[in-house]
Amino acid sequence: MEHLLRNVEEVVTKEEFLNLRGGVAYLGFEPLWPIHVGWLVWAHKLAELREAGFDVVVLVATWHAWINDKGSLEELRSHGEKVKAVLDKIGKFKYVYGDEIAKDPRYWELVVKTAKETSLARVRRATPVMGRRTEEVELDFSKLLYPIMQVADIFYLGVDVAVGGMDQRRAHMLARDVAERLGFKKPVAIHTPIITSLSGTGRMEGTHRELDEVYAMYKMSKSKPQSAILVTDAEEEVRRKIWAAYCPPRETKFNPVFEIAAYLLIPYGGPLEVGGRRYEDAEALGKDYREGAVSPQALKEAVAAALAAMLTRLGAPRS
Ligand code: NAL
Repeated sequence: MEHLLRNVEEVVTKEEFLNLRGGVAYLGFEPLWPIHVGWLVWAHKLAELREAGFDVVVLVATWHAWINDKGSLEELRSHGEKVKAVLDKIGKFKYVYGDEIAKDPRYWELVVKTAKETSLARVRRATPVMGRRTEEVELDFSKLLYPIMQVADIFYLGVDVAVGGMDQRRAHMLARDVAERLGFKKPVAIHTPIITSLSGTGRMEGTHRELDEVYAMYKMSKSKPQSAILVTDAEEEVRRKIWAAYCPPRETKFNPVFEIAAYLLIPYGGPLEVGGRRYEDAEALGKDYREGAVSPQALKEAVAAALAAMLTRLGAPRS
């Protein structure tokens, strides 16, 4: 169980997690194609949970993506199939589709009960879960339903562990509060690190957690292809993007190239060779990078090669 908390940014609460004996681990995603490499961070965490005996259920959140202006339900279902083909190479998960769940009247009962326990202000503060600013959530009324639906999904499936990137924490914290008030099963939340946009964040002071509302705007984003390495990028494209990426010397925080190494390549791709030294843990690489013993050029070289190799092993169609 301790091993499952490696490469996790936050667990709420650790004590509750360590008391679990298996159960349902759950994650939802808005289906879009192509996906970026940040998705592989949570996908590998789900695979570890599954190997540890959890039932892993993945929600292909078609309705949520539709509300969030990502395409027609038909297009979204087809993106979902492509994403599933990639996830199938990482782990064996069970899938549920948002548009199937929405056919069950019991689901809508949970949506209304959840809404009854939630203030408008709290819904507005939950907008990072949809990758939007607070103002944008009021573009149409359905967007205000999104966070409530996300919480109702968790209750509907009787989730023991809600897994997601740090950008999903406001939905999970809401689910925990509402669960307490309604006497529903209270999910443990596991939040994986987010990879910063390849163009960086500009100056930001504070921890990822304090900054989650703004930070959600600076993540790798599927709707901004230049901000991210896509799983479909060919080797030259990976090299070109990493070469152009924001990678300040001696600075590991909000450094997307370092984060790809620390959160993805080292934990799930094996030891990383940088400038003649083998790194088996991200701490050691971070220390050497901050001390200037590893240059941005050396880091970029190593990350581009290892990431391209990881994508080749993953076998998604490359462009
Ligand atoms: C994540 C999303 C949608 C519904 C969910 C229901 C339960 C747990 C997690 C869920 C998608 C997520 C995204 N908000 O931004 O892709």
